[in-house]
Amino acid sequence: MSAPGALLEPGPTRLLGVLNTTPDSFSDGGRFLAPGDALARGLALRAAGADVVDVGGESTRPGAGRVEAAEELRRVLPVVRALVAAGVAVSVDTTRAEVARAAVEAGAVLVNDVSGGLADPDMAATVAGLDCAYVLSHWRGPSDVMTSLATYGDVVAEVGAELAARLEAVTAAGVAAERVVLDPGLGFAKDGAHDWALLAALDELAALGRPLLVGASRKRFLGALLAGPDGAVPPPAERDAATAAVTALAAARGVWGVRVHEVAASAAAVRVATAWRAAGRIGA
Ligand code: PMM
Repeated sequence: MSAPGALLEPGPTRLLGVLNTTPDSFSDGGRFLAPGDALARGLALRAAGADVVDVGGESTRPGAGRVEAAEELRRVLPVVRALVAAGVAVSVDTTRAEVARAAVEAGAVLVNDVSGGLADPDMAATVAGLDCAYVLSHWRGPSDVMTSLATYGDVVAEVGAELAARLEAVTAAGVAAERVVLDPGLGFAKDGAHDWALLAALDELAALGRPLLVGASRKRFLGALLAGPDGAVPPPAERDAATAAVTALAAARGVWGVRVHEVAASAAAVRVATAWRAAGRIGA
């Protein structure tokens, strides 16, 4: 079986460790810009239990602008190559077909597209021709405008319907449905209430028939949840315990994967959920 196929086999919840080679990501921006630092971080993520290291070269934080494709490639490709050479399973966090192709040709096994194929009209056809898994996230528009797109009547029904429509579109373009993982896109055109509603409805989203990935790590809705009595919101790096709690609950729900910045605590959370599920009746 190909590496992407094995990645999607049934098993415990997969851990995608976040490696942003960006100057401006909301949580780890600027820390892993130099390829040597990025490689060291990727190896540390694997040592902490990451099944896959997710390399991104363009920030998607609310309000962020685009970077040029050439700059994204410059940030991402050396890191992908170095991690692949070190035997690490790599995914590429990109909305650009050109970057996806170059990364998979360099050995990445998964394309993680937060735009679900909407940001680049060539993405679906490109992925169709590559040997990789594809994470298709719910998305309504680019980071500089997405906050204004967070309007829903029934967020679970609408996100589910929009994901189903995108799944149909990418399969029509030639991507085998068996290679696709769906992601509700927490924080992307969603406010905190939307994020919580989607987490509480993971069983409904699973009914779309594909494995699910949850990206809750250090996000705004966790910051808001953890705000002190004075309203002070803890910085992203102080949201890891809450992130691990989301991992435990999502893994207990049987999600395929979680995407996290701090892997060790989520790895422990996956083990707890796996043992609990194995003992029976969790979530009944
Ligand atoms: N969130 C971010 C980036 N990439 N990918 C997927 N599949 N799902 C997500 O929720 C997601 C993502 C934003 O977080 P970051 O800036 O900390 O990487």
